[in-house]
Order: sequence, then structure tokens, then C-alpha cells
Amino acid sequence: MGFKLSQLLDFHSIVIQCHDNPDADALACGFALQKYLAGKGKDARFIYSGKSEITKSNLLMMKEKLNIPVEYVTELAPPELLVTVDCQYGESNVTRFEAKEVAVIDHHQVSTTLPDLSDVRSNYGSCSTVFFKLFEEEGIEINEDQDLATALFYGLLTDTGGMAEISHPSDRDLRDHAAYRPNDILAFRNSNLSRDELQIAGEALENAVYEEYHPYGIIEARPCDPNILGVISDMLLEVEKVDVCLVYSILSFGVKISVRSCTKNVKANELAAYLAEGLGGGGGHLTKAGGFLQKDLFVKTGIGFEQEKIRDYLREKMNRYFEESEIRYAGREKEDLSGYRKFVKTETKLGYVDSSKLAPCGTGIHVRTLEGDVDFTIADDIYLIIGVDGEIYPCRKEKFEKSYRYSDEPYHYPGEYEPVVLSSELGDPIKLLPYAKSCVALGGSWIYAKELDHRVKVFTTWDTEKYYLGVKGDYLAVRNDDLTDIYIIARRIFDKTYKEATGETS
Ligand SMILES: [Mn+2]
Repeated sequence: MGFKLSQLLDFHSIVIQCHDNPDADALACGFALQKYLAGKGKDARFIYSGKSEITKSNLLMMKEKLNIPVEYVTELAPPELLVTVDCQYGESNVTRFEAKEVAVIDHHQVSTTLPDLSDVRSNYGSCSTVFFKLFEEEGIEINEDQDLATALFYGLLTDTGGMAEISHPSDRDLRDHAAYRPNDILAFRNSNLSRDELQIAGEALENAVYEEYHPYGIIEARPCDPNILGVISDMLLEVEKVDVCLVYSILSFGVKISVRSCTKNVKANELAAYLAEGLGGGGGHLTKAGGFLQKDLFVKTGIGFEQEKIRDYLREKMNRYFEESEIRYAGREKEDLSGYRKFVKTETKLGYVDSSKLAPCGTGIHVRTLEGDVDFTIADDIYLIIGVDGEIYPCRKEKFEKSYRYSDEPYHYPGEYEPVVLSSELGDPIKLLPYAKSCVALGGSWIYAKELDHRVKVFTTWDTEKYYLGVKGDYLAVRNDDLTDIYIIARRIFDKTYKEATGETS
């Protein structure tokens, strides 16, 4: 972290390269960087290489309508600086060109040794989002250039299955902020598929595999536009007895996956992340999600990248997901306490915001956090607590004064994404942190808890629709005054807020 676009201005001859077989996100990013450099008086070439030139009609249309001067090359005289965007120098989907110095700006999982000049934000849905944030950090408004705003928006749209698989708050920021040209986006979206690709979808549906012991289906589609995977998985999910589905396609540089779920026992975003574990990234929403698993990581981890190897890997991983995950319901029966130990809550420094300072009472707001947008209504006696991990939850002032203590210490936010407050009634987003003050959660209360050695999904008493997931290393906790009330505490939060009880607790 700490990378800034202005660091690139120290170089004279600069070439921007995106991955071979560019997609819309790659084109948008090269375009964005070229514009940034041009604005600072630097001419940079934007190139890609590989076996073939762009042929997809949406990409050709994007190139033409937005005036993206990308060049297809097979040779390159070594520039002083080569910047790879939406990919990493040295990856198998990036034709290697020599350069005195290399920089990398990307959003995929790190699969190479990165140069000093790099900014890889693996949890972002698109590299366009990385550029949006880099521009913001330089004080540049993307909406002053409608071609640019349209390109970045389209990059995000296509990399996240038409926004269905968006998960990071920064992606939401770009989605909400970009003043794109709607007609262009409509035109690009509607020439997304070639006639052959429609045929691929048809064939793929014929080859659906239904698992006997678990309620899921899988389809492998021939190499095609990632967006068609979403179309196929939406259809597959509608089939009777298919509650969860996985559709994937093996591309030259990795495997694109699309996941759907219509059962509350499986969160699509969690399953996508599970399937991509160690090989790439995955995420999205409760019902729709997607991800990308990189070829280089399949090879590095010894799985191999042959079609059967990939198929077996994904099927096994799907089965393991269903077999490994235990589902528990709080509030039904008393927990057997064997294996549990007593833990005492320690005093913890937190932050809080008096909601009435943000907007007039009665205003509906959402606070955008790493975990999603959380909705509140402003009231005189509602405080927003900022937890040890940056998570935000409401608390009535009366309850607050019983379990917390005000503190004069300056407040330091622990999270990666600074929460913002959004509301149609407020206009522009407001940063939450300038309103945050310190407080201390009082310690002393105790619980029973045990460390988990497998995945457990708990439907708690306060939310019976959405489970909380605990994985190996997290804790399953039981309230001491109600042995049916079980819940999950993530390890990083547990370590910061509980310690094992030494003396007698009562
Ligand atoms: Mn991308």
C-alpha cells in the first residue's frame, strides 16, 4: 500500500500493457492510466499482445466509441517503465517484454513476485475500481471525462457479472459514483455475446451434471464470455432439486466461475470464496456470486491445469463443502458443554458515533462498510458502535451507558475501508470517522467457548434467515445464562476481546 500514480511520473518513456486477450476491465484500466499520464504531459503507449487481436464486438465498440487508442503488438523496444494493468508482469497470460523497470496495478490474487512499484488490491471486483480509487487519491474526478467514467463503469460491470457479484465497498462506490453514458453501456451490453457463444450456452445446458447426494448441479461451458456463465447459472438454479449451482469455463489464463444459491443454508458468496481459496478470489452476494481461479496458481499448487484435473478438483471441493459444513440452530436445545472453557470479556477500546450528529432525526441512512451497507434511522438516542474489526452496529444510548464507558482518547479506526454514510436525503456521501469518538466496552462478563476444528454455520436467535459462518480457529460461544444461545465469534475478534477465566466465575 501507499502506492500513488504520481510515482510513475519520474519516468520518461512509459508503456502500459494489459493482459493478452484483453477484456473490458483491462481496456478501461490501460485507457485510464494513459489519460492520467497525458494529463501530466506524458505520452505513453497502451499495448497488448498474445496470439490474436480483439474480435469481440462489445470490445471493438468500446474501443471505438470511447476512443481507446490501444495497439496490438508482437514486439516492443524496451521502455524505461512498463506498467502492467489488470494483470501481473510474469504471469502466463501476459506476453513478456523487457523493460528497465516494471510496475504492476491489478486486482487479482498475487501469483508472481511483485516489483516495488505495485498496487494489487485482490479483494476488489475490478481493476477499474483500483484506478477509480487511485484517481481519487490524486484528487482527480473521473466524471470530468465521460469516456473515462463510462470505461471504468463498464470494466466493473463486466468483471462482476453485471454487478451481481460485486462485494467490496469500493466497487459499490464506483458503481454509485460513475456518471457514465447510459446509451453506450446499453449498446455494449447488448452486443456482448457472439452467435457462437449463444450456442455454447445451449450445449452447456445439455451437459449439466446433477450431484446425487447433495442438492447441487455443475456445468462446464466451453471457453466463452464470462457474462454468459451468469446466464447459464441463473437457468440451472431454476431446475427442481437444484438449490446451489456452479458453472465454470476454462479460459487460457484461468477458470471463471459463477455460483448461485437459493437455499439459506448456503451463501453463494461464501461458497465462491471457498472454491477459489488459494487459487484466486471469489465473492458477491448471498444468492449470486462469482470468481476467478488463476492458471498459474493451479500449476503452482500441483493440481495441474488439464480439463479433467480442474473438473475433479471443483467437484471434490463442492462435495467437501457440503460434507464439512455443520449447520446449527441457536435457541433449540441446551448445548453439551464438554470441550468448552470459560472466557471473560476484557475491556476493549472501541469507537462510537452519536447518530444525531450526522443528520436530522428520522433520516434513513446506510453506512457503507467492508461487510456491506448497513441501514439505520437517525435518532437522538442511537449510537453507532465501531467494533474491533471496523464493523458497525447500533446501540441505544441507555444500553450504551450500562456496558460502555466514554473515553477522551483520540479514536483510531482499525479497518481497511473507511466507512461512509450515504442517504438520498443527504446528497454527497459523508465520511463517518470525523464523527467517531473513543469508548471502552466494559469487561467482566463471561461465556463458554470452544475453538472450532471445522466449518460451522449458526443460525442465531436474532437472525434466523442468515447464518454466521465459523471456520477452523474461530470460536463457538454459549451464553452462561442461556445454554441454548450459541453464536460464532471470529478468531481475530475473540483474541482481542476475551481471555480465559482463571479464577471462579459465577
Ligand atoms: Mn479485471
